[in-house]
Amino acid sequence: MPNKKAGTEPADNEKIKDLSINTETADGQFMTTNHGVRINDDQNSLKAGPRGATLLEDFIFREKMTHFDHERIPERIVHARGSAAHGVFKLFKPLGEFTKAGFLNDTEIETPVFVRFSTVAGSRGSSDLARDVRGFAVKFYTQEGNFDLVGNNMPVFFIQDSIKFPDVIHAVKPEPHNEIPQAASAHDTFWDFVSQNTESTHMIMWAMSDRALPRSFRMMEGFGVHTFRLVNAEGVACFVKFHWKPLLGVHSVAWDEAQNISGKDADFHRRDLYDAIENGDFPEWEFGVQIVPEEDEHKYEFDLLDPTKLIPEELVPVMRIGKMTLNRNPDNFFAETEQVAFHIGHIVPGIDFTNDPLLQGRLFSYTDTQLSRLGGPNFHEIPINRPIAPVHNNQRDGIHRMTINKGKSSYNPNTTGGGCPFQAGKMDGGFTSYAEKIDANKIRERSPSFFDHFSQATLFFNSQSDPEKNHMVDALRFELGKVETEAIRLRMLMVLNQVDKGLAAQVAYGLGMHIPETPELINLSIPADADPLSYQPVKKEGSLTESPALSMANTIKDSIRTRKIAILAADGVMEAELTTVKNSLLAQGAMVDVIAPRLGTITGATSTQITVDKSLLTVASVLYDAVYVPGGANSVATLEAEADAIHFLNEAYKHCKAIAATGDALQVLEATYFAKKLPEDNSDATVMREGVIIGTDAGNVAKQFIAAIAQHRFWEREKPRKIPA
Ligand code: HDE
Repeated sequence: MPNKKAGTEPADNEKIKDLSINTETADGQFMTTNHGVRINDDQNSLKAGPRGATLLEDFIFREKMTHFDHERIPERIVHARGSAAHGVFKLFKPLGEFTKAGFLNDTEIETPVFVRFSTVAGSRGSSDLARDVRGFAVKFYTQEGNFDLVGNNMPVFFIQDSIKFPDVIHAVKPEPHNEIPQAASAHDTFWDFVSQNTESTHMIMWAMSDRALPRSFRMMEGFGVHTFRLVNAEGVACFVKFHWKPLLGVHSVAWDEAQNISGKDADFHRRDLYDAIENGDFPEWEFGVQIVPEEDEHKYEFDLLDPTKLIPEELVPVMRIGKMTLNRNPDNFFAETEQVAFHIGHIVPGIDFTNDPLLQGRLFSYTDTQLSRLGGPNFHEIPINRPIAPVHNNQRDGIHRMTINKGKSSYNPNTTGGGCPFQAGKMDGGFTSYAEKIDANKIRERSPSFFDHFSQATLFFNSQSDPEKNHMVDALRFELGKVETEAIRLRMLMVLNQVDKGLAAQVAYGLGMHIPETPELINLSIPADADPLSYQPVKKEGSLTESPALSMANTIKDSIRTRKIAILAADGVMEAELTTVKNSLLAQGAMVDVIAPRLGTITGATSTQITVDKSLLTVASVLYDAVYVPGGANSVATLEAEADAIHFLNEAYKHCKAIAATGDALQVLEATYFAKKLPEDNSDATVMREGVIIGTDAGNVAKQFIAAIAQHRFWEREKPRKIPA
């Protein structure tokens, strides 16, 4: 089935629909058993008399219960907690110079995609807001077969060789003797591993940064991590790194906020994605590539095959070539989000692998894990996994086989089936592996070009803004503060000391420890007999001390679209102020909730009835991006005396969010902890200081409030003006 052309309805993987039943429109259908027998009563089991024992004969009961007993399948060994959406990918810049992949050449095609976001360490039911890497897995249903880009929201990884994956995952998962802690790296075993595996250091910098606490899946970057290959129609190859750039910018929440959200709404990211799509605010990312010609393979001071290294965008710019839009929520979580099977080995002609040893091991693991998770070798037949490209081969049978292959030939070569299916020659789009020249000895060794474990960790740290650096210090103090074994903390301080002495000193201070004397360079995960000089980075031309692209402070901050804004109000609120600000926010695409002490409606100062969206009891400031309090004597008096309202404002201030008040609502702000930090000027003019906006003209306040929300957070007030909340 061809991909749909642009301008028609967004294309689906239509085969997904083959087996679907819409329970909402299946009007008039009788309930049946799985074998089609109509059921007359599924609420009472068959008994020997109304008060008698249940009869084994009750096939209706047994079928219902047996199915229920087997409803769960094993959760993913990693990335168990996930949320997904359907969408489309549209190319705007053909890439024919570098690849022959059809979907990267034809700007007319809309390629359907299915994207699953996830955390890594937690179980299926764990909180979305864990400090963790986020999975960013995209399945492109291209005309030439499925291409899965199984990436993360961080561009590097903890290990260089996939044989270490079970170790790093065992270390980060809950400790095996007591299954504690859930979805958290802040425990002994993780830091024990990391502190002896210095190749993790760069990734640790990312994991301790705000990137590990996204505000939304819609506001995360995505990375293919490994260096892949592109191959053009002439067979010429180049190296490539894949990127996703969110059009809403890259934004995060504060750690204290993340922990609170985990309690208030553990589904925060899942809900955010679902709601945005239901509201028609379709999340969008541009797809980017960094291209490195083959001849430049050894140009950089890091090895392109080393997955603990990124290519700074200042050295090789990201070329944006297309856009992905997520426009449809799954109909059924299990059938789609749970049963989707990604695989880094799902590639199409024009894309190929490199010898990155992390990538190579993944090629084995993904099929292997689906065999036990999805129960057999036919998981490609599950609707969500089916390609839109036709499938013809001689693979047969096995558990859960759906296809009914007709005819007697299931082998190649055959004449009984007319020789079908034929192998596709190069001209027919048959996949041919890139003919890389290999001449080597079989060895279990790491290339010395992988031995520099610290330069890019330092580059990342140096590239952060001051608030981002402060957050990293706090994150490390938190995580290592939870580590019970002192020797592990000490070892980590030695590692951090090699990244940045100031960072290590600040972390040490928070832990009440001293950094041990160490040699200039220690590298605990290279072979003991390696030449120390071999892991000193060879400085090359163009080497950077900072990469501005790595700081979220430099992200896009031009829109409040889909931001969630709280308006705190009670009976007696000034409707004109509330409506002016609310309408201005809505006009900019924000989502606004009127929050009052109780649900139902409130009566405004001029007797208008205003619908309350949420009661103070059911929400919290951590679920919103900003808060506004309109004036009105009675409303102000109620809120001033309402502890939950004051807590709401204090927390919003503590988490550096934009806060606005009009007219006499200043009084409510005065009941907060941050009152004394407010601007003194209480004239008619609208005053904005560090994201707090106060004024009498609601129109002016709205304008400044919108500008402030677009800034996301006012981190600069965090340290000097810390308040309890
Ligand atoms: Fe995965 N990874 N991984 N991984 N990974 C899985 O596959 C694995 C790695 C990533 O939403 C598993 O179907 C090995 C890097 C995502 O369904 C498993 C290694 C990156 C997802 C597996 C890695 C990823 C997975 C578990 C080291 C970023 C979720 C369930 C060589 C580039 C996909 C499954 C989804 C899932 C193995 C490293 C991304 C066990 C052995 C690096 C986004 O097969």
